[in-house]
Amino acid sequence: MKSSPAPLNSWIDEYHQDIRYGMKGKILIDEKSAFQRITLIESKRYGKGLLLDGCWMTAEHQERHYHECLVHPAICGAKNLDKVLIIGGGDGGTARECLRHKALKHLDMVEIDERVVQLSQKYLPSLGDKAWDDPRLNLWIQDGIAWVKNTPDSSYDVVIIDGSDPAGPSKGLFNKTFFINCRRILKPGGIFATQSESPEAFRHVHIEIVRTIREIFEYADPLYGWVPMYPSGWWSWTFASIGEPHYKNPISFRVQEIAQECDIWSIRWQQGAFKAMPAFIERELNK
Ligand code: SPD
Repeated sequence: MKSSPAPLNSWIDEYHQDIRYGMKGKILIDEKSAFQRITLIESKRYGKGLLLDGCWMTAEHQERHYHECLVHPAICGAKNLDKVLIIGGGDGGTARECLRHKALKHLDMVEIDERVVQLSQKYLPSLGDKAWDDPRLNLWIQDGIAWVKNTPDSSYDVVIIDGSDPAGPSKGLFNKTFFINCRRILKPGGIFATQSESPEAFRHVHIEIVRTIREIFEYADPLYGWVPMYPSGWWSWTFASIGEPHYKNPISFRVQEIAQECDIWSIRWQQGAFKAMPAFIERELNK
C-alpha cells in the first residue's frame, strides 16, 4: 500500500514573549548539529524554509526581502569591491546577492556550522544558486568571530554579518569588541553591514545594536523594511562607514547591474528605508 505524503497542514511557529509567528507546513528535517538545532520545513505559502534554534531564518519565496536589503546598500556604496567578507550566511542567499556584482573579485564566507551549508544546498538550492560554484567564493567552515579577530587591519572593502539572532553561536556577533574588529579590518571607503533585528519584536536589542555601532563608526544608520516571516515582520539592517556615509551613495553602474532583477531593493526604496526610522527609536537613540 502506498503511504500518502504528510500534509502541509501543521503550524510551525517561532515563539517569542507570549506571541507566536508561524506558517502552515510540514517538517522535513529536525536535527541537532554541533552548534544548534536545525529545522527544514516545507510551507504552503513560502516554499521550503529554515529555522535555527526554533527561529525563522529564511524561506525560498521570501528570502529576497532580507538578502537584497542586507547586501545592496553595502555593495553598491563601497569604494572598491576587491575583497568582501560575509560572516554567517550559510544558506547562501547573501553570497548570491553579493556575486551578482561583477566588480566583486574575491568573497570570503565564514560559516561556523557546516550542516547549515549542507542542508541549505540540498533543500534550499535556489538560495545559493550559482554562488556555490562561483570561483570568487571561498567558503570557510570556521568561527567568524575568531576570523575577524585574526584578520589584519584594512583587509576588506565590505564586511557583512549575516548571523542568526543574538543568542547561541551568534551571540558574539553583536558586541562592542566584535564591531571594533569589524571596523579595524575595513579598508578606506569600506562599508560594514549587519542584520539588526526588529524595532518591534526585539526593540531593546535593536536599539542597543545601533547604539553600539554608532559608538564605533563615524557614520551608522539603520534601514527599515519587512521580512513578513520574522517576528512582527518589521525588520532592520544597519550600515556603517568611516569618513562619510558611503552606504547612502550607491554607485550608479553597480545599481544598473542589479536593479532590474531585484524584488525589493532599489535606490528609491533604499532612500525611503533609511528615512523610515520610527519616532520612538529616534528618541531612544538621541538620549
Ligand atoms: N530572526 C531572524 C534573524 C535572521 C538573520 N539571518 C537570516 C539568515 C538568512 N541568510
